[in-house]
Amino acid sequence: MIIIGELLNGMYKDVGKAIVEKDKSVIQKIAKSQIEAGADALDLNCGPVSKDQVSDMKWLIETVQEVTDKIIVIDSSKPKVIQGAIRSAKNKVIINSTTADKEKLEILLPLAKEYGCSLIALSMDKKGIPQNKDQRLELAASIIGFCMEKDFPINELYLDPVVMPVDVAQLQLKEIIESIREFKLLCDPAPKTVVGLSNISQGILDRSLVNRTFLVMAQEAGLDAAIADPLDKKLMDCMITAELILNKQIYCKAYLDAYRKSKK
Ligand code: THG
Repeated sequence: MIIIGELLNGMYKDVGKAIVEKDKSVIQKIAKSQIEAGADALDLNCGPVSKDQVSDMKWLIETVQEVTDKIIVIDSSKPKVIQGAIRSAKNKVIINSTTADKEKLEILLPLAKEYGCSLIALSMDKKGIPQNKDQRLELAASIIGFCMEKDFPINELYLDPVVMPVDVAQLQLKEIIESIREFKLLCDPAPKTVVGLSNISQGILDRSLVNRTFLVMAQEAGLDAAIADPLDKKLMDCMITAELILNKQIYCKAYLDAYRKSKK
Protein backbone atom coordinates (compact mmCIF):
# COMPACT_ATOMS: atom_id res chain seq x y z
CA MET A 1 0.00 0.00 0.00
CA ILE A 2 1.29 3.42 -0.94
CA ILE A 3 0.53 5.93 1.81
CA ILE A 4 0.40 9.51 0.57
CA GLY A 5 0.69 11.90 3.55
CA GLU A 6 -2.25 14.33 3.54
CA LEU A 7 -0.99 16.88 6.07
CA LEU A 8 0.70 19.40 3.74
CA ASN A 9 -2.63 20.93 2.77
CA GLY A 10 -3.37 24.66 3.07
CA MET A 11 -6.76 23.77 4.56
CA TYR A 12 -4.88 23.15 7.82
CA LYS A 13 -4.40 26.50 9.60
CA ASP A 14 -0.69 26.06 10.41
CA VAL A 15 0.13 24.96 6.85
CA GLY A 16 -1.95 27.76 5.29
CA LYS A 17 -0.15 30.31 7.47
CA ALA A 18 3.26 28.84 6.60
CA ILE A 19 2.45 29.06 2.88
CA VAL A 20 1.42 32.72 3.16
CA GLU A 21 4.49 33.58 5.29
CA LYS A 22 6.85 31.34 3.28
CA ASP A 23 7.97 29.65 6.50
CA LYS A 24 10.01 26.68 5.30
CA SER A 25 10.67 25.19 8.73
CA VAL A 26 6.96 24.48 9.44
CA ILE A 27 6.51 22.74 6.08
CA GLN A 28 9.75 20.75 6.33
CA LYS A 29 8.93 19.59 9.85
CA ILE A 30 5.52 18.24 8.73
CA ALA A 31 7.14 16.64 5.67
CA LYS A 32 9.75 14.86 7.79
CA SER A 33 7.29 13.72 10.46
CA GLN A 34 5.04 12.11 7.83
CA ILE A 35 7.97 10.27 6.25
CA GLU A 36 9.28 9.18 9.65
CA ALA A 37 5.80 7.72 10.31
CA GLY A 38 5.89 5.69 7.08
CA ALA A 39 4.54 7.90 4.27
CA ASP A 40 5.75 6.83 0.81
CA ALA A 41 4.71 10.09 -0.84
CA LEU A 42 3.56 13.58 0.16
CA ASP A 43 0.42 15.30 -1.11
CA LEU A 44 0.98 19.05 -1.62
CA ASN A 45 -2.10 21.27 -1.76
CA CYS A 46 -1.97 25.09 -1.45
CA GLY A 47 -5.51 25.25 -0.11
CA PRO A 48 -7.89 28.19 -0.02
CA VAL A 49 -5.46 30.83 1.36
CA SER A 50 -3.16 30.87 -1.66
CA LYS A 51 -3.40 33.98 -3.86
CA ASP A 52 -0.88 32.79 -6.46
CA GLN A 53 -1.24 29.04 -6.62
CA VAL A 54 1.44 28.45 -9.26
CA SER A 55 4.16 30.21 -7.30
CA ASP A 56 2.97 28.78 -3.96
CA MET A 57 2.94 25.24 -5.38
CA LYS A 58 6.46 25.74 -6.78
CA TRP A 59 7.61 26.96 -3.36
CA LEU A 60 5.98 23.97 -1.61
CA ILE A 61 7.64 21.51 -4.01
CA GLU A 62 11.08 23.12 -3.64
CA THR A 63 10.73 23.36 0.14
CA VAL A 64 9.76 19.70 0.52
CA GLN A 65 12.45 18.49 -1.89
CA GLU A 66 15.13 20.07 0.32
CA VAL A 67 14.36 17.44 2.98
CA THR A 68 13.19 14.34 1.08
CA ASP A 69 13.47 12.45 -2.18
CA LYS A 70 10.07 10.74 -1.72
CA ILE A 71 7.32 11.03 -4.35
CA ILE A 72 5.66 14.48 -4.64
CA VAL A 73 1.89 14.45 -5.26
CA ILE A 74 0.86 17.76 -6.85
CA ASP A 75 -2.72 18.29 -5.66
CA SER A 76 -4.72 20.93 -7.54
CA SER A 77 -8.01 20.94 -9.42
CA LYS A 78 -6.51 23.52 -11.81
CA PRO A 79 -4.47 22.09 -14.71
CA LYS A 80 -2.73 25.50 -15.04
CA VAL A 81 -1.31 25.18 -11.50
CA ILE A 82 0.02 21.68 -12.22
CA GLN A 83 1.42 22.76 -15.59
CA GLY A 84 3.13 25.78 -14.05
CA ALA A 85 4.63 24.00 -11.05
CA ILE A 86 5.70 20.63 -12.44
CA ARG A 87 9.04 21.90 -13.75
CA SER A 88 10.11 22.57 -10.16
CA ALA A 89 9.88 18.87 -9.30
CA LYS A 90 13.06 16.79 -9.27
CA ASN A 91 11.50 13.92 -7.30
CA LYS A 92 9.10 11.44 -8.89
CA VAL A 93 5.69 13.06 -9.32
CA ILE A 94 2.08 11.93 -9.18
CA ILE A 95 -0.32 14.48 -10.70
CA ASN A 96 -3.47 14.86 -8.53
CA SER A 97 -5.79 15.14 -10.40
CA THR A 98 -7.78 15.07 -13.60
CA THR A 99 -11.48 14.36 -13.89
CA ALA A 100 -13.15 12.48 -16.75
CA ASP A 101 -13.64 15.81 -18.55
CA LYS A 102 -12.03 15.94 -21.99
CA GLU A 103 -10.61 19.47 -21.48
CA LYS A 104 -8.62 18.35 -18.44
CA LEU A 105 -7.52 14.99 -19.85
CA GLU A 106 -6.26 16.72 -23.01
CA ILE A 107 -3.91 18.88 -20.93
CA LEU A 108 -2.91 16.48 -18.14
CA LEU A 109 -2.39 13.19 -20.04
CA PRO A 110 0.27 14.66 -22.40
CA LEU A 111 1.83 16.53 -19.44
CA ALA A 112 2.08 13.33 -17.36
CA LYS A 113 3.53 11.51 -20.36
CA GLU A 114 6.09 14.23 -21.06
CA TYR A 115 7.33 14.25 -17.45
CA GLY A 116 7.05 10.48 -16.91
CA CYS A 117 4.56 10.96 -14.04
CA SER A 118 1.69 8.93 -12.71
CA LEU A 119 -1.75 10.54 -12.93
CA ILE A 120 -4.69 10.37 -10.52
CA ALA A 121 -8.07 10.52 -12.28
CA LEU A 122 -11.27 11.10 -10.34
CA SER A 123 -14.30 9.15 -11.58
CA MET A 124 -16.37 12.31 -11.79
CA ASP A 125 -16.98 15.04 -14.35
CA LYS A 126 -18.52 18.49 -14.72
CA LYS A 127 -21.91 16.95 -13.95
CA GLY A 128 -20.72 16.08 -10.45
CA ILE A 129 -19.93 13.06 -8.30
CA PRO A 130 -21.65 9.83 -9.39
CA GLN A 131 -24.30 8.35 -7.13
CA ASN A 132 -23.58 4.66 -7.79
CA LYS A 133 -20.98 2.14 -8.89
CA ASP A 134 -22.15 1.88 -12.51
CA GLN A 135 -21.73 5.62 -13.12
CA ARG A 136 -18.26 5.47 -11.58
CA LEU A 137 -17.31 2.54 -13.83
CA GLU A 138 -18.62 4.31 -16.91
CA LEU A 139 -16.47 7.37 -16.17
CA ALA A 140 -13.45 5.18 -15.33
CA ALA A 141 -13.84 3.28 -18.62
CA SER A 142 -13.97 6.56 -20.51
CA ILE A 143 -10.77 7.75 -18.75
CA ILE A 144 -9.04 4.48 -19.69
CA GLY A 145 -10.20 4.99 -23.30
CA PHE A 146 -8.54 8.43 -23.35
CA CYS A 147 -5.33 6.97 -21.90
CA MET A 148 -5.20 4.37 -24.65
CA GLU A 149 -5.85 7.00 -27.32
CA LYS A 150 -3.00 9.17 -25.96
CA ASP A 151 -0.77 6.12 -25.44
CA PHE A 152 -0.53 6.75 -21.68
CA PRO A 153 0.60 3.66 -19.72
CA ILE A 154 -2.41 2.31 -17.77
CA ASN A 155 -0.24 1.10 -14.90
CA GLU A 156 0.68 4.75 -14.24
CA LEU A 157 -3.01 5.66 -13.91
CA TYR A 158 -4.59 5.84 -10.45
CA LEU A 159 -8.41 5.76 -10.53
CA ASP A 160 -10.11 7.49 -7.60
CA PRO A 161 -13.79 6.63 -6.94
CA VAL A 162 -14.16 9.90 -4.89
CA VAL A 163 -14.88 9.06 -1.24
CA MET A 164 -17.83 10.91 0.31
CA PRO A 165 -18.43 11.73 3.99
CA VAL A 166 -20.38 8.96 5.76
CA ASP A 167 -22.77 11.45 7.38
CA VAL A 168 -23.98 12.82 4.03
CA ALA A 169 -23.60 9.86 1.67
CA GLN A 170 -23.75 6.65 3.68
CA LEU A 171 -25.24 4.68 0.78
CA GLN A 172 -22.23 5.56 -1.40
CA LEU A 173 -19.60 3.82 0.66
CA LYS A 174 -20.37 0.25 -0.35
CA GLU A 175 -20.66 1.45 -3.97
CA ILE A 176 -17.19 2.99 -3.63
CA ILE A 177 -15.65 -0.22 -2.25
CA GLU A 178 -17.17 -2.25 -5.10
CA SER A 179 -16.01 0.38 -7.62
CA ILE A 180 -12.42 -0.16 -6.46
CA ARG A 181 -12.83 -3.92 -6.99
CA GLU A 182 -14.23 -3.45 -10.50
CA PHE A 183 -11.83 -0.65 -11.59
CA LYS A 184 -9.09 -3.26 -11.28
CA LEU A 185 -10.94 -5.48 -13.80
CA LEU A 186 -11.44 -2.80 -16.47
CA CYS A 187 -8.28 -3.65 -18.39
CA ASP A 188 -5.05 -5.63 -18.41
CA PRO A 189 -2.60 -4.41 -17.17
CA ALA A 190 -4.92 -3.11 -14.45
CA PRO A 191 -5.08 0.54 -13.48
CA LYS A 192 -4.06 1.43 -9.93
CA THR A 193 -6.57 2.77 -7.40
CA VAL A 194 -6.39 5.53 -4.79
CA VAL A 195 -8.73 7.26 -2.32
CA GLY A 196 -8.72 10.43 -0.26
CA LEU A 197 -9.37 8.47 2.93
CA SER A 198 -10.14 11.25 5.42
CA ASN A 199 -13.00 12.54 3.24
CA ILE A 200 -15.11 9.74 4.72
CA SER A 201 -14.99 11.11 8.25
CA GLN A 202 -15.18 14.87 7.74
CA GLY A 203 -17.48 16.39 10.32
CA ILE A 204 -18.03 13.25 12.42
CA LEU A 205 -16.80 11.84 15.75
CA ASP A 206 -14.49 8.82 15.93
CA ARG A 207 -12.74 9.86 12.72
CA SER A 208 -9.78 7.55 13.10
CA LEU A 209 -11.98 4.49 13.72
CA VAL A 210 -14.07 5.14 10.62
CA ASN A 211 -10.97 5.90 8.51
CA ARG A 212 -9.15 2.71 9.43
CA THR A 213 -12.19 0.46 9.07
CA PHE A 214 -12.87 1.79 5.58
CA LEU A 215 -9.19 1.51 4.65
CA VAL A 216 -9.04 -2.18 5.52
CA MET A 217 -12.22 -2.91 3.53
CA ALA A 218 -10.86 -0.97 0.54
CA GLN A 219 -7.56 -2.87 0.79
CA GLU A 220 -9.47 -6.14 0.51
CA ALA A 221 -11.12 -4.77 -2.65
CA GLY A 222 -7.67 -4.06 -4.16
CA LEU A 223 -6.84 -0.49 -3.16
CA ASP A 224 -3.25 0.44 -4.11
CA ALA A 225 -2.82 3.84 -2.45
CA ALA A 226 -4.44 6.17 0.07
CA ILE A 227 -4.07 9.87 0.78
CA ALA A 228 -4.19 9.63 4.56
CA ASP A 229 -2.72 10.75 7.87
CA PRO A 230 0.42 8.67 8.46
CA LEU A 231 0.72 10.08 12.00
CA ASP A 232 -2.41 8.07 12.91
CA LYS A 233 -0.60 5.04 14.35
CA LYS A 234 -3.73 2.91 14.72
CA LEU A 235 -4.53 3.54 11.06
CA MET A 236 -1.03 2.55 10.00
CA ASP A 237 -1.07 -0.60 12.19
CA CYS A 238 -4.41 -1.67 10.64
CA MET A 239 -3.10 -1.01 7.13
CA ILE A 240 0.01 -3.12 7.77
CA THR A 241 -2.03 -5.93 9.38
CA ALA A 242 -4.45 -5.98 6.44
CA GLU A 243 -1.44 -6.36 4.11
CA LEU A 244 -0.34 -9.31 6.22
CA ILE A 245 -3.76 -10.97 6.05
CA LEU A 246 -3.95 -10.34 2.30
CA ASN A 247 -0.55 -12.08 2.03
CA LYS A 248 1.30 -8.96 0.87
CA GLN A 249 3.73 -9.16 3.81
CA ILE A 250 5.53 -12.17 5.24
CA TYR A 251 4.57 -12.97 8.83
CA CYS A 252 7.03 -12.68 11.65
CA LYS A 253 6.44 -11.85 15.31
CA ALA A 254 7.63 -8.29 14.78
CA TYR A 255 5.82 -7.75 11.48
CA LEU A 256 4.76 -4.16 12.33
CA ASP A 257 8.35 -3.15 13.09
CA ALA A 258 9.65 -5.08 10.11
CA TYR A 259 7.26 -3.22 7.79
CA ARG A 260 8.29 0.13 9.25
CA LYS A 261 12.00 -0.68 8.94
CA SER A 262 11.49 -1.67 5.29
CA LYS A 263 10.33 1.91 4.58
CA LYS A 264 13.49 3.52 5.94
N1 THG B 1 -8.94 12.44 -3.84
C1 THG B 1 -7.79 12.94 -4.33
N2 THG B 1 -7.13 13.96 -3.74
C2 THG B 1 -7.64 14.53 -2.62
C3 THG B 1 -8.83 14.04 -2.07
C4 THG B 1 -9.49 12.96 -2.72
N3 THG B 1 -6.97 15.56 -2.02
C5 THG B 1 -7.58 16.29 -0.93
C6 THG B 1 -8.41 15.36 -0.07
N4 THG B 1 -9.31 14.60 -0.91
C7 THG B 1 -7.53 14.42 0.73
N5 THG B 1 -6.86 15.14 1.77
C8 THG B 1 -7.51 15.49 2.94
C9 THG B 1 -6.81 16.29 3.84
C10 THG B 1 -7.41 16.64 5.02
C11 THG B 1 -8.70 16.24 5.31
C12 THG B 1 -9.40 15.44 4.42
C13 THG B 1 -8.79 15.06 3.23
C14 THG B 1 -9.37 16.66 6.57
N6 THG B 1 -8.99 17.81 7.11
C15 THG B 1 -9.57 18.38 8.32
C16 THG B 1 -11.09 18.54 8.17
O1 THG B 1 -11.53 18.99 7.10
O2 THG B 1 -11.78 18.25 9.12
C17 THG B 1 -8.97 19.74 8.55
C18 THG B 1 -9.07 20.12 9.97
C19 THG B 1 -8.34 21.40 10.20
O3 THG B 1 -8.70 22.40 9.56
O4 THG B 1 -7.43 21.41 11.04
O5 THG B 1 -10.24 15.99 7.04
O6 THG B 1 -10.56 12.48 -2.30
N7 THG B 1 -7.28 12.37 -5.44
